Amino acid sequence: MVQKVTVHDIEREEDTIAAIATPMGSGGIGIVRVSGPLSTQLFRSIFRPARPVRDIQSHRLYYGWVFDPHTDMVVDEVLAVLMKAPHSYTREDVLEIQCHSGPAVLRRILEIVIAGDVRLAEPGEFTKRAFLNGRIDLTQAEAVLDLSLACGDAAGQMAIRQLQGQFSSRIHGIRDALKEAMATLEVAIDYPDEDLEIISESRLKELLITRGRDPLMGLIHAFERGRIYREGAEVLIIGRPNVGKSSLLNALACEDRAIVTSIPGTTRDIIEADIEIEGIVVRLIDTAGIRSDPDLIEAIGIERIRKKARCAQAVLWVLDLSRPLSTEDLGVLEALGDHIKKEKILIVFNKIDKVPSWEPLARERVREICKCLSEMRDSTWIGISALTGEGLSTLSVTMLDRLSEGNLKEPPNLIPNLRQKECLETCLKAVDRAIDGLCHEVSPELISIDLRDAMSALGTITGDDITDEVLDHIFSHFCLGK
Ligand SMILES: Nc1nc2c(ncn2[C@@H]2O[C@H](COP(=O)(O)OP(=O)(O)OP(=O)(O)O)[C@@H](O)[C@H]2O)c(=O)[nH]1
Ligand SMILES: [Mg+2]
Repeated sequence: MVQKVTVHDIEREEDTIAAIATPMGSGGIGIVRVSGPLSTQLFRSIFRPARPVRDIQSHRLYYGWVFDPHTDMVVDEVLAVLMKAPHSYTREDVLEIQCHSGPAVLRRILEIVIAGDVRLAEPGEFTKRAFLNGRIDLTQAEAVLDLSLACGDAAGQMAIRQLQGQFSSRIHGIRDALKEAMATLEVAIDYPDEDLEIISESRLKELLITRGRDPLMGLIHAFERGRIYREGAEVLIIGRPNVGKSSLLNALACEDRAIVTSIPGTTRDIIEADIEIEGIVVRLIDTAGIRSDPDLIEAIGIERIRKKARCAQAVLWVLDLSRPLSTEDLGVLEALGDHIKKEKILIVFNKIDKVPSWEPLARERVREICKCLSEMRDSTWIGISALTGEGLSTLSVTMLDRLSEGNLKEPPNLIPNLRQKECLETCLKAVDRAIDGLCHEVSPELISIDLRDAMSALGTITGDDITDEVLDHIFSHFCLGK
């Protein structure tokens, strides 16, 4: 059976932990981070300040050298800072050593740090301690993870809001309403002879509906609406050979990612490039041109495109407007068949620079397409020139609008992650049961059981009511040193 505990029951770790807190590789500086009671002692034993320090001041940066106390050899020139509990990231004594970022230096300093009773930190352990010591709640801890992974501006902004506690305060608002409803019900339980009317059934409904169900549904809806802000999106570029797919990828990515030549069949494999549009990370996927009679390599290529097509959130079907519509153009969609949902497709007429008046021609082309493929009747189409850049900004906006399902102008303020969304759904189910119970005059005792379930689900979001297993699972996704 899974042991349910409150955050206060989870055993605090008393030992001192250390890790390299910056990514390995070349960069300006590297940081070794230590947390726990031995931090001050370490400051004294492995750090030699340039000027003697009698009383170490908290939060003050000291310049000096790290040395190996066994050999007395200097390892690196560093800046060291001691942050005394509780005014630190973990609320424990924390020592941070800023050194040169070479992997050898960082590793050597870490070795010296953990030579005594200090042990290596597990992934996410610093943040886990910050949570267990009550400095942040679980939504804020998850925001730390999101911030360290966020590539797009939008995802970063969202994580910051969550880190500042906006998500938690929304949850607390719902919890307070449920608590008040519970208290009202308890009066009904304690005074069973009183009519629930007197204890204000309408007040109860208001609490459960306006301040419970509605904000819960809003947050759950935000998960669906805001997925691309959090996770980004994939956009597949398809078309027959030589229509300008790779040119389009290069133009949108503003770099020469894919080889472009006038020879049909230039691209043989899948080429990806990440771009950011309005703060959202979009992965563009260029593909090999699809021919009607593919050779062995092309057949393997088509199989790969099919796989990508199933996951992509949008598909740019590129056609060369300067050339008549061909069976090869139509064959592209045929080859991908059911792997592409037609509503994901955006028709992109490329090479508009080659035709004098492109819009009437494009309109005519759309009519031809619809004659052959009636399911494309409602498709959006757009004219561009990958060569001159004309139409590309309209394409970006149209693409993004499609990806965000029209929510681009008003992105959700807060977006729960999958774990949080599942807890919100559990909570909503329980609140709905309670509302239903209230409407059918079910006994207050039974309604309050539903409300207790609802509150417990909210506690799982903030971490007030959580299992050890869930905690371990969340923090295992963190990187070392976080
Ligand atoms: N005039 C004009 N030429 C273009 C445009 N876009 C691409 N081209 C040219 O069309 C040719 C084919 O371009 P690519 O981007 O390699 O086409 P592709 O669809 O990737 O071709 P494959 O990889 O062979 O399937 C090149 O000579 C490009 O310079 C455009 O908008 N206008
Ligand atoms: Mg190409």
